Amino acid sequence: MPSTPSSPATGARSTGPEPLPAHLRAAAAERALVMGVVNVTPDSFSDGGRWFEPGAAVAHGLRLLEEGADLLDVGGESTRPGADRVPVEEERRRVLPVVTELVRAGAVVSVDTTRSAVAADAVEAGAVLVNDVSGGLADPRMADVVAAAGVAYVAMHWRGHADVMDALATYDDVVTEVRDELARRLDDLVAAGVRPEQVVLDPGLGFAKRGSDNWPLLAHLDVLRGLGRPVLVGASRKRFLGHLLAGPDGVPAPPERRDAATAAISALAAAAGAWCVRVHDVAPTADAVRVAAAWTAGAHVRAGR
Ligand code: PMM
Repeated sequence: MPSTPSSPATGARSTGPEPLPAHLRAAAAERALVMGVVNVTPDSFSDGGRWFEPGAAVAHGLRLLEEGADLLDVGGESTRPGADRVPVEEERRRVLPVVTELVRAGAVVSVDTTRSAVAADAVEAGAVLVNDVSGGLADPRMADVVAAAGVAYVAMHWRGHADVMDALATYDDVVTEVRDELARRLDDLVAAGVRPEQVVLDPGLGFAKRGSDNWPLLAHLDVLRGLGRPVLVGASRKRFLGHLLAGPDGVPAPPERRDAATAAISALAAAAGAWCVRVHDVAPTADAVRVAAAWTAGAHVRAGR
């Protein structure tokens, strides 16, 4: 299948990064893909501790596949604001058995890590995508590992680790600055030997973003798609949704009350041409991306009149 970059001008869908399996790229030509989150952490903001045992994490991943996940994102380090770093050996211990088992079960697996050593081991265990929330900034060796392995790579917009990121959320024009910083990441990755066809870009919702910064980024996904690479959106259960859905007392809605809003964003992001949406609650988003695809196809029917 030829490589099809995002085409914001024509509205054509991106089939996604070239190294991914053909069945996934074929699905991506029709609709946004659904990435199910498997956090093997005791402390993620959204589902911390629920799938911390490897067996529970694998069972959870298999359930997400049944619900319609196209790929599974396995992570062993929480990125919730203020979180401390996990030692590399501990991250390995959490992630690798789960990647191995899910690959053995036939899943397409992504590893959510900022560390090149963990990425390399996960790829060795069968992961086909490295999801790096730092876009290569946290570990100078990441680009080399991704270039050598030739795997797909998500470069997310990032300004610093979880303990400092809230203080780094300062923008005059968030959409332009995030686009320009991602463009620089892409240039640096390519200079380090990563092929552009491997790369997916991600605005990094909630990462060094104030609540109000996330909405313009979502509403201008076309600007990020203008960089010519597929775009991944990770809005699932994030703080800005808690604030949006706060009750009359102003108390933010808790993470488990944010899934309907997440699915609404999935539909809107998919209709705006997102390549993939990363979510915890897969079933509603699996429906949402199909609604978006049918809606978009409906628009083409009358466009020919
Ligand atoms: N968000 C989280 C973790 N990993 N990866 C990408 N590419 N994009 C995101 O927005 C993203 C991510 C934080 O959510 P979690 O702790 O619930 O997994």
